[in-house]
Amino acid sequence: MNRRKLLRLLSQGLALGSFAKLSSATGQAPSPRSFSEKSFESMKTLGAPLREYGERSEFEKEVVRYISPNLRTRHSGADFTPLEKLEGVITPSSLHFERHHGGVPSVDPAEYRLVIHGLVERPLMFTLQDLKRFPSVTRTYFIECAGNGQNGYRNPPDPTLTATRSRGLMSNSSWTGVPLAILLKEAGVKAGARWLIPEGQDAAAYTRSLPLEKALEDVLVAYAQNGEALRPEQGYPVRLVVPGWEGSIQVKWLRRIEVADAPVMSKDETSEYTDVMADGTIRAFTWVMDPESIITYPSGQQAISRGFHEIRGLAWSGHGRIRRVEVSLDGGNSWKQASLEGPLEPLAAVRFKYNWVWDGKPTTIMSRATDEAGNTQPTPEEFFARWGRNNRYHYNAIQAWHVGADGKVLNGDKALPGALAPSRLGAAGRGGCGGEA
Ligand SMILES: Nc1nc2c(c(=O)[nH]1)N[C@H]1C(S)=C(S)[C@@H](COP(=O)(O)O)O[C@H]1N2
Ligand SMILES: [Mo]
Repeated sequence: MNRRKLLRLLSQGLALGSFAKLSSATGQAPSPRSFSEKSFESMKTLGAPLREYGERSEFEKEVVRYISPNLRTRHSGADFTPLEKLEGVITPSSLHFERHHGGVPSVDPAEYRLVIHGLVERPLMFTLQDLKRFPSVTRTYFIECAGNGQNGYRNPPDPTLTATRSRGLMSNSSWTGVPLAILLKEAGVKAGARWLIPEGQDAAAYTRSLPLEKALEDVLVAYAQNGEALRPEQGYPVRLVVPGWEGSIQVKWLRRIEVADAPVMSKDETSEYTDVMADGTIRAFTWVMDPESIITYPSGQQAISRGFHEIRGLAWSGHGRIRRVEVSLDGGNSWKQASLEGPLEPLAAVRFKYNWVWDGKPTTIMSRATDEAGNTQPTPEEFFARWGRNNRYHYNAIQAWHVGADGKVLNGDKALPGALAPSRLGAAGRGGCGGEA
């Protein structure tokens, strides 16, 4: 390392150091008693041996998905990624949220087949090996259930809400697969084809309608997640990844794609995943997920002390990259720009941060994201003005957290304009996609 670089690094380090000191960070003076007696044990005995497949630390076992105790069945329901217990942007595969309509099927990869048929020149059948021979793409994308944020429809807001229960039906992974466009080219799409009808190999025979245009743009037939085979819960051995669109269209355990001239209007896109508007009319096919953000630290049910805290959170949008995240530390009176941790990939979650010194006075903190298409997260008032209150999907309004004088963090949504308007969903919620009640 040359001298100039060393000096630059040192001055950056010193700047950080003096900053931490000013803001009363957490280190203490060391003493001979700093290490406990027990802490020497691991240096006196041999450690654990090699093992073929890794497990997390035995001390991290409480970091789990949230399964609502009110679920009527664990086979058709959802559980939530514990957002506030995770760092960075990649969701560990074992903690990716789950949403199934008929449980998780066991699909033997040796017997796996994908058939493409309908309005094509050459109907084709692929084995898993066949799919892996095609040129592959690896990209990071979020997947978010349309029911994410459903708690926002509740009135009054649930004070015990956590970040997990607020927005944990969103996970972010690195996906590897073959572009669907390549497979469609092999099959030769006929004139007049406008739609794809992908079907899953689960007990729900889960089926949706996907516009051909999107499929040709960026849809992946994915067989890997975060560097290894998909988890069974995520669709092993093969699922669709439809970047930026609602999770419900990203068919898992994919066995068949029919190329068609019209949508199929399956039970999975009529009885669910349609939006009930204010006047009672039904809006179908709301695919693109609007921008969202949530502060994960400090967030609901956590407690903080007076002094320095790095506010951390996640932001994502189905319209492209996140351009800006602002935070308010005074209940929405003023907004400050948070820093975004790159690389800023389109249609992927990003981590935002803001250095905050809490003076110990009760306050409400919140974040709002703006994407590169210029969409900004609404207040509940703005959201309900557009969507009404009959719906239970696509809630993307600002989430607020109230920090009490004792440092305890509670859902602060009642401080937001419009949060207390009458709601058909009531205080208890009505279950549904999120399985939350
Ligand atoms: N075959 C099949 N695909 C499916 C579903 C399903 O029940 N069966 N659920 C959908 C819904 S509603 C969502 S939100 C996503 C959830 O994906 P995940 O379980 O990997 O998080 O899968 C979608 N694909
Ligand atoms: Mo979903």
